[in-house]
Amino acid sequence: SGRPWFRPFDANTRSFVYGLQPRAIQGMLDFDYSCGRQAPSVAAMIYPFGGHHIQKFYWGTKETLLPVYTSLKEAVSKHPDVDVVVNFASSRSVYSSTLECLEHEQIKAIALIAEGVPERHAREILWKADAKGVLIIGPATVGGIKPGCFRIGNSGGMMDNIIASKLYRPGSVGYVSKSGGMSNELNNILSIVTNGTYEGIAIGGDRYPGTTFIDHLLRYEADPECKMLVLLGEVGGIEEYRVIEAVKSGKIKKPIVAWAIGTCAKMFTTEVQFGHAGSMANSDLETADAKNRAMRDAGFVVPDTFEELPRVLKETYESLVQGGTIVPKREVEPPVIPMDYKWAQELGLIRKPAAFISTISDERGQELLYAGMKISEVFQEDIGLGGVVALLWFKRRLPPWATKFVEMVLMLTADHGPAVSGAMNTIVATRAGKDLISSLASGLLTIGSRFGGALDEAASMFSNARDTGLTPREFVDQARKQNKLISGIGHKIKSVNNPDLRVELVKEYVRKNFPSHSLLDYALAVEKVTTAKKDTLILNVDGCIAVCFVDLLRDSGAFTSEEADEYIKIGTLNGLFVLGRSIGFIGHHLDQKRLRAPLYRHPADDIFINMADVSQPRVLGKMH
Ligand code: Q5B
Repeated sequence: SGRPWFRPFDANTRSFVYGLQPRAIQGMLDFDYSCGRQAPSVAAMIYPFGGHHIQKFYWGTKETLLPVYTSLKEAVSKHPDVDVVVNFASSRSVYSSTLECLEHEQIKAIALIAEGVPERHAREILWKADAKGVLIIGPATVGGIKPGCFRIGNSGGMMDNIIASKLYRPGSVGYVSKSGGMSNELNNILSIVTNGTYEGIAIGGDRYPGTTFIDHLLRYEADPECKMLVLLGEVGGIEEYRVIEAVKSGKIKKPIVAWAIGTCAKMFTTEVQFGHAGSMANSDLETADAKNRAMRDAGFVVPDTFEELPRVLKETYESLVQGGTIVPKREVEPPVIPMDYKWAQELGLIRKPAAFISTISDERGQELLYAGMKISEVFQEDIGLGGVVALLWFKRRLPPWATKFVEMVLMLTADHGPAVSGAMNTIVATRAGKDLISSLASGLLTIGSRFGGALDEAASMFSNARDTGLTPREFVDQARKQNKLISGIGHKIKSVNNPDLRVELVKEYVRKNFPSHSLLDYALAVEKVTTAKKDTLILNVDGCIAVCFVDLLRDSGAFTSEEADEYIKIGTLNGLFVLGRSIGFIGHHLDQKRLRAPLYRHPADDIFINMADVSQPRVLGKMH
């Protein structure tokens, strides 16, 4: 990479992110953009599942694509400039994936984010990485940040925090802490009382972190750009003593401000285990107080309390400025990072007109709602399929006699044998090898003014006739005069002598349960007129259901008369036949599939073919 050993990250660092972490990657890219980097710090993602693909991210106001490789080997071969891996693999797979990273010479630093990595695995990784000279940060950490250069995963928090703490440009203070949360706090303090963070690493709270305080502080000591060191230690472990040794032996000469967190442990009468796995004192040496005392004795700048830390940081920084070691640079304004749309919306900063309006169902909350009714209540109250249709079609609860009627209609219209147009089409399509949806659609597409789809027109014709005061005979005569068939009248095989028992069942139910059935009565009077002419001109199943539904809409008390008329006008009633008969068409499709029915070809002798003779050109007029 050409970088000195003490500077694993700079403004040209490129990394792989192991795992699908689009939010973290977007955060890294936003950081890069705010730093004025020329290229994103993430070159690619590695995710062993789901195949090689591409993911889209924002680069400032524009968008950019990042590849997702299924193997590190492929990623490495395609991106020789990458030398850092941010490994988001879980505690279960972090071991194997990190060992794989260590097999590739070009990888020089790996951050391990996973918590709960077995200590045996952590130690083995550490040992192998050490042998290969690879820097390990973590496990159990957000990683760290190199202002103006590189951000490991989610380190530094949200973008507004990054900007507020001026992490888009380097300062002069290098710190090392255990916790990511405390790192954020330090970034904030340093941005206020000094010229800011030069580099900050959170080594993680486990007992065996890949690298410890001393590893990073020695890097900062060697890096001429880093002028002042900060160590934020804590109760538990003895890693602070290694830093004390380095200061005492002169390996660390730069001013070092330090504090060990956990001084309150002495207020408890029993041993205290703080949030980190390693934050418990196993001996007096490991207490925060002992560490603070030892660090102070060795010449570290150690405040009396944590609250005093900003003050001593300020004093140390200012003395370096006065001595000319630090020359503060002029502040530069970072480019504005557009706020994420979703976040801005959540904060109520923006609004956008919706392209669609929907008023019947909502799946966004914890529980699915049908017209405002929770799906659990749909079952608690046992409103049945009729009740669900009422909610989703009419956006209201209907009385039980009405929802039962809806269910009756769906059951009655579910099928009428294989010979009807729709079932035939379904069967022929199935036998041509089509799938369920295609075969069903093929059947449904036959539903129309002649077959099954006469309900809306029947509802409108009968109610108009009755509303305009036509007697049944006048209605029939008028239709004849206009050369119009009455929708809902007539059947191919059913007749007065061969009555359609489905129609009888509907009539019986409606007479018994509906508060009024005046349009049904009117339609039956029309039937008397038409069947006197021809006995197949009965009130058919479409017609009977249609007029009864008009009675329901108009007299249930659940609809205004305008609503009732609108439902007829917008084509609601054919929906009943479509919904019911879909059950039958699906049944026919499955039936044919089960039967392994072969491709159907209609017998030629059943088709009368009559063609004009076109063997001679037709002479339309004389040519001159
Ligand atoms: N005439 C249904 O025709 C059918 C007349 C009429 C006045 C009428 C025909 C029709 C209106 C549409 C309708 C729903 C095509 C039917 C359904 C579901 C199903 C199906 C199943 C299932 C039957 C003979 C003579 C002629 C005509 C006159 C006929 N209809 N006059 N108003 N509506 N109805 N469709 O039998 O003087 O001799 O020339 O279009 O309501 O689809 O099971 O099969 O569950 O799947 O072929 O039940 O009625 O009669 O056309 O030979 O006419 O009666 O003008 O008079 P047909 P045609 P003329 S239920």
